[in-house]
Amino acid sequence: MVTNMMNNVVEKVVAGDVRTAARLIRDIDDELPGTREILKALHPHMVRAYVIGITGAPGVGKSTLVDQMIHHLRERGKTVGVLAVDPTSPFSGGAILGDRIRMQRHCMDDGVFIRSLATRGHFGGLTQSTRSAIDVLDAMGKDYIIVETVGVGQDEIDIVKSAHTTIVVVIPGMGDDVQAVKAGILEAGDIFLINKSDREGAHKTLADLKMMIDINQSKYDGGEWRPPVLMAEAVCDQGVVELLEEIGNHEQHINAMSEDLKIREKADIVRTALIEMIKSRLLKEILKPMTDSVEFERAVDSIVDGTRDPYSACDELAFPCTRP
Ligand SMILES: Nc1nc2c(ncn2[C@@H]2O[C@H](COP(=O)(O)OP(=O)(O)OP(=O)(O)O)[C@@H](O)[C@H]2O)c(=O)[nH]1
Ligand SMILES: [Mg+2]
Repeated sequence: MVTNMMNNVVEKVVAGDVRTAARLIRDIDDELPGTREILKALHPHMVRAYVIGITGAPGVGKSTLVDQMIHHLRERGKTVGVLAVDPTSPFSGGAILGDRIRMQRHCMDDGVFIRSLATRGHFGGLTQSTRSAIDVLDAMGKDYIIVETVGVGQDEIDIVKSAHTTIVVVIPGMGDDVQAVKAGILEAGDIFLINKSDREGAHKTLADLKMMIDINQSKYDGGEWRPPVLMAEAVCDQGVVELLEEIGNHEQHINAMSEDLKIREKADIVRTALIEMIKSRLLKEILKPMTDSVEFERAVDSIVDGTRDPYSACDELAFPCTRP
């Protein structure tokens, strides 16, 4: 019975059924039992959609850009899945609402599937549910999957690691933003896009970014991809076609790599993803019961009232069997 239901879900997702896929993504996000089995069964149907990650600070114009990208990809007959991920708000907040509004014109198009993920604080984490949602969209047969994430923190870097091509969006005159880029995302960015380039300071931001990228000159001499820096004005659809062209160039660059290197890169990606997956299972299955327990609360009380030190409490909670 359960298997029949599961097969039914798998069949419908593979056939591209929007409602089934949407429900499955929600169930994955809610960590309902049974979703793992469905993901296992879907795996052979994942035909490797091309995954594009888009990240950047709030309000830089990511959704506007995604909306235009969808438009151009659809004109070329490509199907598109979009995941708008907001790790900053535990509830469906303003950003998600903005994402929906920005991409509204595609809502009647069968070739476009847009979903938001905004939960945080779950054991298992947003990174994991995003990866699983990408898998669902892939099994649906989407040609392109675009993942929009807010900000430039570790979560976003982890999320964009699932992407084949990652675009970092900044806007002119945000010195801090470039700093944030420096702080970590530079490594993850395959393409940098200065949006709202009609604003003052666009050329300075362009020069700054190019300079940062040039620091790695020796890497590019060895044949590695040099991240291009583009200018755009997403609201007027300026620079979007050029962006898609660079994404195509990056895809070609990846395809042209030696088999050996491709396998090594893939192993790196798989390794990171598998660690993430194991981590989230351990957190959920082991850490959660541990911290939800009476013993845990008792330990908290004893540390608070000074009868126990946290180190011993930790040892006893984590390794109860070795208790003297
Ligand atoms: N002047 C100007 N405004 C733009 C441009 N692109 C987007 N905007 C505006 O910037 C605002 C934010 O755009 P969004 O696309 O929602 O930005 P976002 O990065 O998706 O925002 P979050 O999802 O909240 O992080 C909107 O009012 C857009 O109309 C642009 O190229 N120039
Ligand atoms: Mg947005």
